[in-house]
Amino acid sequence: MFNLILFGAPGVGKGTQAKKLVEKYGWIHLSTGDLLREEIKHKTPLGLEADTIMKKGQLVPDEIVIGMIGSALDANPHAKGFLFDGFPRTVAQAEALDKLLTLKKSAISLVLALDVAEEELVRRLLLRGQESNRPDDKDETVIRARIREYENKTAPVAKYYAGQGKITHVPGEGSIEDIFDALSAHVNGKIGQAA
Ligand code: B4P
Repeated sequence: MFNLILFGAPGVGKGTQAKKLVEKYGWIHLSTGDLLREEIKHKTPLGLEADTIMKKGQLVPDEIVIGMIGSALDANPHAKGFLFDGFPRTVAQAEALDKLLTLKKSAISLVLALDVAEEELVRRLLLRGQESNRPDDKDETVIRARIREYENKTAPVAKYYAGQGKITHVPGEGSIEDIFDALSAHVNGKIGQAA
C-alpha cells in the first residue's frame, strides 16, 4: 500500500494537486477540509462546531479529525493507497496517523511538502474566495490567521517526518502541470525504490 501526505500551508496547492494525483495513481483521496465541509453542509453537530472554528481560521480539535480519518481508513479496507490532503496538521495528528496505519500493517511512504511564499498564498486564497462560497477564503484577516496557525502548529509536523527521513520539499510556484510533473516524479522514484 502506498500512503502519501501532501503537506503545506493553506493555499499551497494541496487540494489542486491531490485531485490530479489520485486520478493518476488510483489512491483514495482523504481531505480533512472536504470531510469537515461535508459535515457543515449537512448541519451535523460536528459540522456546527467545526464551522465556528474554521470561520475564525483556527484548527479543528485533533480528536475530531483523527476520528474522521480513522473511520475513512476503516471504510476502505481494500485501498491500494491513500493520499492525505490537509492531514496531519499537528504533531499529535501525525502520531495518531502512524498508530492507525501500524494497526493496518502499513505506514506513510512519502511526504511531499509544497513551498509557496506567503503573499502568493494570500493572493490565491482571496482569488478563490471570489469564485467559491468558502467563508474562510473571503477575508484577508482570516487567511493570515490560517497561515499563523500553520506556522505555529503545522510546520513542526515537517520536522516530525524529517526525523523519519520521509519528507521531500517541492517548489509550489509555477504552472499546475509543472508542479504535478515534479510531484509525480518523486512518487515514481519512491515506487521504483519499493519495487
Ligand atoms: P483545507 O480544506 O485543507 O484547505 P486549505 O489548506 O485552505 O487549501 P488547499 O491547500 O487545499 O487549497 P489549494 O492550495 O489547493 O482546510 C480548511 C480549514 O479546515 C482549515 O483552515 C482548518 O480550519 C480545517 N481543517 C482541515 N483539516 C484539518 C486538520 N487536519 N486539523 C484541524 N483542522 C483542519 O488551492 C488554493 C487556491 O490556489 C485554489 O484556488 C487553486 O486554484 C489555486 N492554485 C493551486 N495551485 C496553483 C498554482 N500552481 N498557481 C496558481 N494558483 C494555484
